[in-house]
Amino acid sequence: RGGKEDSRGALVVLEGLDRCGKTTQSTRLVANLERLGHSAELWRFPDRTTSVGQMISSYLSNKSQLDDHTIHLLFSANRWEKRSLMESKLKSGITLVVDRYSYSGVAFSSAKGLDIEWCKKAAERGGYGGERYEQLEFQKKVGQNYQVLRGPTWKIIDACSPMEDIEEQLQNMALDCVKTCQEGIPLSCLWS
Ligand code: Z5A
Repeated sequence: RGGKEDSRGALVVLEGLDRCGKTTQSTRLVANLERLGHSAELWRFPDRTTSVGQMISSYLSNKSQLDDHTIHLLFSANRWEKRSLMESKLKSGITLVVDRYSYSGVAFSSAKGLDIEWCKKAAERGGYGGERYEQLEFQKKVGQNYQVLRGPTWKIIDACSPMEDIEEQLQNMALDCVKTCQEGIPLSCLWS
């Protein structure tokens, strides 16, 4: 396969522990891609602007209590709300740089004790529609879960490096990915 008819934007997902620099780097990456002439947009999850996102935001800031399965499914619903828009943007050639996505959904919920396979299945499921997780022991469990979820398309960056070094590494990785997608690689799910 390949060729202009299959050309699409790349989906670049930034995952990592709390405060590791995802927002800093995703903002810089979008600016750099645009500067180099690529169409790119910055997205982030949870998207707190939707009604589901507001329920999530209220939970994260400890203003409401929810069952662990319920909040997991709300995070999932928050991504499903944007799924068709995501697909159409990628197909129209726009690269999306996404600050957290479904890997966060699984890594965080599973760190709370939910079964990781249930979380992966539920992350694919639609139709349901100082923050809570910022503790060291909890973040360690999240980190272990990222190792379990790590797949062939993942690239690891040391978040303790200077910001400029991370920015350059990330830009080179993203440009490779953008080029591959422009050459024609069909859209597929992150995990099946
Ligand atoms: N969550 C979930 O449970 N299920 C889901 O499905 C999803 C999410 C999607 C909210 O996410 C919570 O939702 C999150 C996971 C859970 N809970 N936690 N933890 P969020 O994205 O809204 O919040 P966050 O992950 O905590 O993001 P953050 O606070 O915005 O952190 P960040 O984006 O990784 O870092 P930053 O804001 O770019 O940088 C933090 C500081 O470090 C800042 O002062 C920077 O200037 C500094 N910084 C950045 N890079 C460097 C380097 N290289 N060196 C030194 N200092 C640096």
